Amino acid sequence: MILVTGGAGFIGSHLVADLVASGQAARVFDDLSSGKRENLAGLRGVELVEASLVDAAALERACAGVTTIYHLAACPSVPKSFDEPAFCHAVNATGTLHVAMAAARAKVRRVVFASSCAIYGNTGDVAVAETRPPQPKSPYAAQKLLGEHYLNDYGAAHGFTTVSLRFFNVFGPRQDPSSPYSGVISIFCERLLRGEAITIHGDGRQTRDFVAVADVVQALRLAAKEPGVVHGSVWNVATGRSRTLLELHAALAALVGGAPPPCHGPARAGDIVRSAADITAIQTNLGYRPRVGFTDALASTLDWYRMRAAAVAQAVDKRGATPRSGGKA
Ligand code: UD2
Repeated sequence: MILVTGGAGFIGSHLVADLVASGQAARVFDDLSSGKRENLAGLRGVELVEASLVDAAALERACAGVTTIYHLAACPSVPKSFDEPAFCHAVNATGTLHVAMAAARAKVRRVVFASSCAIYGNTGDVAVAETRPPQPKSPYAAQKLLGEHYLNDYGAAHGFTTVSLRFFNVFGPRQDPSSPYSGVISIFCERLLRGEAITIHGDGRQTRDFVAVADVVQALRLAAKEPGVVHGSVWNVATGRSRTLLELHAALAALVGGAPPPCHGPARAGDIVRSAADITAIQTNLGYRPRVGFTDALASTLDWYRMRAAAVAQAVDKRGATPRSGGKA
């Protein structure tokens, strides 16, 4: 059995769909705080355990008969980790310790952990390799780093292999745009389609390596199945090409047939200025290759937000009610 924590969320549900498509059964552990039941709609052989990572006993029960854990559940926001540091610590750090404890008890073989490039801190324009010493600049980054250590230490002591994948900026269908903590591409897509103004925090010259969710799923699956993986391996998951927010805005504006220039607000606390990934290690060790082109992935993501807006409008029409702004899917 495979356990996916956060399996009803944005990245998790794409992973679960991929597992199901390859004939595997999956158990999803998700408290549905940001994940959604409908993200798993139509997926056969998926069992949902509705519980939080802070509930160590529930996690231990969910690990019965499990051989592989994909640990994706998290409170995945840099600004939220400043606003609610104790809550985020409970989920991201203590929750990951609970995963390590449960994996040890259940004699799980491998844990693949969704870690973050936030661990590197500000890196300048240099593409960072995994050998770079961590310089966490936010509670979120510190919590993810602690999570890597907990899993590595427990794995070494109890015989399971841990692989930590440091995700850069993941985007794609089903990313929820409705919170101020949402990913920038989800927010920009939704605003552009509504004809609303876009706000860039800072001058827009900050860079990110935007990686399509399908490529993240590719990396997760490879990390779980590659037999020769060394315990404690850490790999970047990205495309190897960074873009500024101004470039992102221009690419999206072109896809929607033009948009007014963005507004600029103050830079966000703890915001990374430059983020660039060296992906040589994951390419060499796992055979990972980013397959999805940036513009194609942006276009299909936009299509998904278009369909979502149409579905919401249709539901509102049926009820004869006034559309809400910023409503959830
Ligand atoms: C991403 C991940 C986070 C962590 C981090 C690692 C998301 C949602 N978060 O945080 O989990 O892995 O990378 O460094 O993927 N921005 C705007 N306008 C908006 C929204 C955002 O200008 O309306 C800017 C924001 O200030 C930042 C950039 O866009 O400079 C990306 O923001 P984000 O929240 O998508 O992701 P980031 O890099 O803070």
